Amino acid sequence: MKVALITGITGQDGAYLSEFLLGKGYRVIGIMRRSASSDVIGERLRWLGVLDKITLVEGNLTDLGSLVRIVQEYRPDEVYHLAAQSFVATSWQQPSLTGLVTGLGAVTMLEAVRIARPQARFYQASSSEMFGKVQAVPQSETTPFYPRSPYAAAKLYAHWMTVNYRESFGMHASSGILFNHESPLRGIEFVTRRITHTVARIKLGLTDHLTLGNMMAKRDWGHARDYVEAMWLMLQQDIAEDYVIATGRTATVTDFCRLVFDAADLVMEDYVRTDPALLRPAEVELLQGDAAKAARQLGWNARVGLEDLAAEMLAADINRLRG
Ligand code: NAP
Ligand code: G4F
Repeated sequence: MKVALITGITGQDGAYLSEFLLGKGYRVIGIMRRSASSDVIGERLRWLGVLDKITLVEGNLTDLGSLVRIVQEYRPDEVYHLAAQSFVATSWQQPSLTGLVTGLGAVTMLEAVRIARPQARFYQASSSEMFGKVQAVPQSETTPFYPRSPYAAAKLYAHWMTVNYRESFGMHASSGILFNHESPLRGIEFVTRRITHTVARIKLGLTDHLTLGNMMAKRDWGHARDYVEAMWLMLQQDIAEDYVIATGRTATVTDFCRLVFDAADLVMEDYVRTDPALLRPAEVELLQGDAAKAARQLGWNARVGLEDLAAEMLAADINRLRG
């Protein structure tokens, strides 16, 4: 039985990746940080019905010793490094923490693997945010980076350190440059979930408006369940490389919002307000990925379209609120 170690297992992608790897017959070990709310921290894993099928161990990205001991004890074949301070807006409020966890944390995990299990295959959760003020449309593996937030700068450091460990130490280390991916398990602070959760509340008579920031920003949104499969495919290749993972379709926040209101049979203009307080100090205006390399080398293509994604997220939020 292959052993997979996942950092960030309590997050959106960690939950879907656990479900996917269990389906492939892996033993799944997940690192979670110590929390006073440990009873609710496994909520996403419980929602997918996988919480009692995995092993959770305590560790923190800021603590090399804990990571080394976990890698030594469980001897993973594959390490999926997903943990991060992942909310872009927060990265301007907590830039040092974001650098420490999202940037240096990846190096700490790479070090733990290099010390305790250098033959393990390593996945780094890189991000389309690294393209920032985009230098080409669409963005592929060869597009120059231009980070626009402390989060993106931290991810870029982690990205290049992954490349460096591959080239310096011969580690099988790959970076997946994933564009935005969403699901019913998306954190409530991200725009898609803010929209579906609030529209569900409007539908059920619990509120009468939705306040957003920059509605003109464009994103390439896919479904998290599709994207975790791409992570696994990268680690099954003989040679480690970096891949863009995206749908190739871009849409504005307004477009996504309209899809959700339409799915709820409500008129968007009757409910949406904007608030300049929600604008970011620097914005990523347009993301659109070119995942041709992943299609060619991994045989990967996005399956879920934006309409189905919006409808699934809305339905899940309505169900949760009802019950
Ligand atoms: P998420 O839901 O925010 O999950 C982040 C995870 O990191 C959580 O399990 C969190 O634990 C954990 N974590 C944070 N700080 C930690 C620390 N100091 N030590 C140990 N664990 C810590 O993120 P996601 O959407 O699943 O994304 C997974 C990864 O992909 C992230 O690195 C993100 O930056 C990257 N990414 C995401 C997208 C996307 O669209 N979703 C796109 C590109 C890249 P708690 O549960 O305790 O908070
Ligand atoms: O949903 P968002 O917060 O996601 P963002 O900033 O694109 O980052 C996500 O995707 C990245 C991949 O590209 C990941 F690396 C990262 O970890 C995260 O998962 O914001 C999307 C867009 C932004 O342009 C934002 O300004 O929506 C705009 N927006 C407009 N109103 C809003 C809101 N974003 C949020 N969170 N809340 C709003 O009310």
